[in-house]
Amino acid sequence: MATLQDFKTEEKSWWCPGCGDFGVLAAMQKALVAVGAEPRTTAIVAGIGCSGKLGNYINSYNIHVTHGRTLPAALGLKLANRDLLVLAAGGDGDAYAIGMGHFMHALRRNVNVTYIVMDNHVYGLTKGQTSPTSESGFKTKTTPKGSIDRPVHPLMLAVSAGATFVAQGFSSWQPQLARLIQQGIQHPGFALINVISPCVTYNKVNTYDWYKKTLLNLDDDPSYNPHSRPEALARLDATDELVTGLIYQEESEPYETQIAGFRDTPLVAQDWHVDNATWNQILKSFE
Ligand SMILES: Cc1ncc(C[n+]2csc(CCOP(=O)(O)OP(=O)(O)O)c2C)c(N)n1
Ligand code: SF4
Repeated sequence: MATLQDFKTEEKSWWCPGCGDFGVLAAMQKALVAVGAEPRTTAIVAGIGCSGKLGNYINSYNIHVTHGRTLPAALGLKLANRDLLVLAAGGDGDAYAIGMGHFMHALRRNVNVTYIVMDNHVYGLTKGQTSPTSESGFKTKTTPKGSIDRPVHPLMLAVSAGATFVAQGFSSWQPQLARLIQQGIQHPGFALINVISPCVTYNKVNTYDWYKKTLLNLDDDPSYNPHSRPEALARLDATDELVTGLIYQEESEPYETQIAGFRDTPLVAQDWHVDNATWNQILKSFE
């Protein structure tokens, strides 16, 4: 059985002290241990952004893909090797701006991948521009007079686009976040976990204190039913998505087990090996 230590790497952290991404990393490692995962059968596909550095800090297979292309790579990986536990991770820019087209289709396709979006309402890596989840009026170097755009609402989008698992966590609320990631991994289908992960350097509006005052925890409301799509949409609308907890989950069968002929047979043989000559031939065919 792998331990927390097994999922750590020696890589020195690149993040600013206090960045919310530290909490997301810790919760992911706890969730991996809780589900009994092993580093050699776990893969993280991470996007470009401060958040995308996360793959370097989890001992597992790791693909650091181009900006916005986390989901096609993660879904392809899972379809090619269903024995892998595949997690995708990236920022709100990666997911809901350049990656939005992939996001919508991943939701309705329902491949068994857990997608963790580290949402700080700003572009961190490129030094603080407005992102799709920035609030109207948010001032940055790209919007010095305040953003005119209305923000994207990723949770309502996900629930209405056919998602089978949608949750939101807060990087400071570790036990809940680790549990939500664990539930997402155990969900047989595509799981979106949007994580409020404050950027202490470029977002001085949506701070830890601000979230602690405004976030409502669905765990404190026993009357909430996370298995009703209309109820989820109504709650998200009423709270402006400022909630944490399991928002929506339905029974699901993942895409990959529904592919005719592949229900019981992995797509890739266990000892898949390509010799150098064949590999060079494949590369040459792209010239
Ligand atoms: C195709 C492409 N377009 C733009 C960029 C520049 N770029 C890199 S990261 C980024 C946004 C980062 O914001 P987010 O995804 O929210 O992640 P964060 O850094 O906040 O974690 C942008 C626009 C890029 N690397 N590649
Ligand atoms: S710039 Fe913001 S998102 Fe990036 S590491 Fe620093 S605090 Fe985190």
